[in-house]
Amino acid sequence: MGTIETELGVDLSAFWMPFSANRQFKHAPRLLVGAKDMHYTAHDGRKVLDGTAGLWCVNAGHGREKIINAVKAQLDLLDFAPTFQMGHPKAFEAAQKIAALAPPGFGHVFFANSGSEAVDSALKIALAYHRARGEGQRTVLIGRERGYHGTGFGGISVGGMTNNRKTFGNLLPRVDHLRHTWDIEHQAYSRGQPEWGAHFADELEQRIIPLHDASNIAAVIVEPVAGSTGGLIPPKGYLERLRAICDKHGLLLIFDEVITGFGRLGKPFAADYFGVAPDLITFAKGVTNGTIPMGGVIVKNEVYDAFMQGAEAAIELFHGYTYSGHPVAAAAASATIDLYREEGLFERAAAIAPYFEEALHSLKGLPNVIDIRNLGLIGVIEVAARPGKVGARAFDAFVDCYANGLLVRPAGDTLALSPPLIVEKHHIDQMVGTLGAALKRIA
Ligand code: PXG
Repeated sequence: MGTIETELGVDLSAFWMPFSANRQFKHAPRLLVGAKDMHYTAHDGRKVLDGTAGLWCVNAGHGREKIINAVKAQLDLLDFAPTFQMGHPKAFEAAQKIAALAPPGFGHVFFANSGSEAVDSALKIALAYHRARGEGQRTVLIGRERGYHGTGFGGISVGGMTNNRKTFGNLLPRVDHLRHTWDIEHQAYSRGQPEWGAHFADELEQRIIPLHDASNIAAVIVEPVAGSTGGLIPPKGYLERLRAICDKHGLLLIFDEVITGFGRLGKPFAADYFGVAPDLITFAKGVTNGTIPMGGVIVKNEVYDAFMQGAEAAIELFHGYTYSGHPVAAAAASATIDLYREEGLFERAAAIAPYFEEALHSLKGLPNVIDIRNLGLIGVIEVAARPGKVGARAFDAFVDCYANGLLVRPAGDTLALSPPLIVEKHHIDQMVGTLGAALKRIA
């Protein structure tokens, strides 16, 4: 492919874009060149309302000065320092603030640089935890259909998105999957958590545990709300039941909160929202408001303590990344968490969620809409697939919305809205108006 010049004079050919139709994009690029609060600026100067908080990460809105200043100050002071057998204050400060925000009893934070690394770290911590306790035979990992846990080999193994798995040959052995929790017949147009479907959790005890034997299973990993697959909201009682079964059989429960963490549901974590405490919580995205890559695992005290045995000079976990607790990311995280608290953004999200729900459900009855789901500031419209062209209808709606000043996120034949938590009612009105018009136009 030759060079592809845009009006901006940028050559698009070299960047192999992730999860993208590269050739289609490069022939009709959508470039974002600036952002402030609720809006992006497109390369043609148009303002585009950010209906997706970037990729579910810019929870406090764009260009927040407190975070920018913290990052600048950190770069001036200390650009990099190792955290292997060394340390620097910001990593400890950020970990402390994250632990303070986490549910009671989650006192420890392991840092990575993305959600994918967070997931692989959590799976490894789960395996190492059992081994440290003399149960090293517990190596089976249980994920769920339609789960998204990033793109590392661990994450795609426990994940359940077919396209993310089918190309990549041997995944981790000894993995099994629960079925997903969506059922259009019993759940369509549920507002918030569906009433029906808690029994899907029973499969863990009725099929999976008898098949592998509990003594071999290390952990169950789920997204409390499955985000990337199109916002699958857990039925009432489902997560509680998973927790009870894991407890009964000694399995660790991992909540992948890369999307649900940091206020998306109007609470710090989904664990708080649902009142169900897992053993490990993965996070990324909102921890730095999307400014600097960072992810990690918040670890329950009992799990951490199991590692802190034996000789004091022994390294307890042979795992980590050059950039675990990177000073600039840690500074961004610390400032971000302060900002969330100062502005009461999680409470704000909770307060505006009912308006968001009402607005979304007003789209019922538009052409091809077959379901609408929502929880907190996650909203998803499901459209019927065009015959033989899965995803085409939602993609066309996404392109139409973008042309009309709104960023939504297509995934299969769903369109997701996950605005920054600073969203106001008039933004929600604009989102729903633009999306509704797009659905009519592209029908
Ligand atoms: N776990 C969950 C639950 C996620 O949603 C990851 C892990 C991986 O994070 P990283 O930082 O490695 O990408 C994610 C990422 C979308 C979309 O549009 C969602 C994600 C990423 C990109 C797009 O739904 N989630």
